[in-house]
Amino acid sequence: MTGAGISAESGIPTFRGTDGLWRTFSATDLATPEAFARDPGLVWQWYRWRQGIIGRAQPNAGHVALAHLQTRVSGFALVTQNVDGLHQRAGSTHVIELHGNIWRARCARGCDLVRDMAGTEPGSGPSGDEDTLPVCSCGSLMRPDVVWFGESLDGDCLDHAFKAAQDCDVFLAAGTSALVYPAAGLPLVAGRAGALVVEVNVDDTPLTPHAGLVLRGKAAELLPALESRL
Ligand code: BJW
Ligand code: ZN
Repeated sequence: MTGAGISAESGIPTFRGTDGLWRTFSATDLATPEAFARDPGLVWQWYRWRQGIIGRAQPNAGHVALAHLQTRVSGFALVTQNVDGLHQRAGSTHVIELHGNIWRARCARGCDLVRDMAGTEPGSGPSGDEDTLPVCSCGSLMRPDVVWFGESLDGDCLDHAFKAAQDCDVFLAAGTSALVYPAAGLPLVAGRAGALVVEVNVDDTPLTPHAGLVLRGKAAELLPALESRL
């Protein structure tokens, strides 16, 4: 399972930590359904700004190592809390995206329309520069297809993730602060079921005392090193 730290070396800001997004921006003003209802323009402005950063970023050696692991380890499952799509761009398939994807918009009222926004990041052309907010065919605004605080995660994604955690021999937690639930519960479930829990992180987290192996350092360095030893 990966978190924002795996994309840090691609130049994408994490949420917590010294340079994290939550140091400059308020989660309650930007990443809750209440924030969107109050000021959808502000929320979209923030997501468009992040799309710009992510659109210019490249997957790093950590993403690539996990894409290679998928081909070498049978039963490999990749669960990510990230919305940036960099795992897929590095070659990973069937990625379980717990918190959605920043390149999709969906109807805020809840009808089924989902729109692909890939290639529309600010500066990418006419559609990317539009100031108007995306509107669904039902007339409602569309919102980023991500999971905000207080919202439920997609049931199928969560089922797959918990099943993979329950059944695995080794659970690798890379670049996550292990603070946000239910994702933070996955390595704990794996550990209780007998898996070796390996933490890859530059810092201690609440998961550290529960990890059987702690690899201290950058994901873009440690994951390729791990893969090369398989
Ligand atoms: C490196 C590195 C390098 C850096 N190499 N490592 C009390 C009040 C309100 C809610 C709750 C509450 N208690 C519990 C809750 C539930 C809440 C929650 O967990 N809150 C806690 C914060 C307290 N969870 C939810 O609300 C979830 N839904 C839910 O539970 O539904 C049921 C429910 C319904 C109604 C009421 C309550 C519950 C939904 C959570 C959604 C999270 N959404 C976000 C935004 C996604 C969209 C977007 O991107 O904009 O998801 S928040 C943000 O945090 C994002 C991330 O996916 C998520 C996790 O962060 P992550 O990935 O771990 O990043 P960081 O920045 O925290 O950590 C980076 C790590 O990398 C650090 O450890 C660094 O050291 C490390 N690092 N460089 C290796 N180079
Ligand atoms: Zn609609």
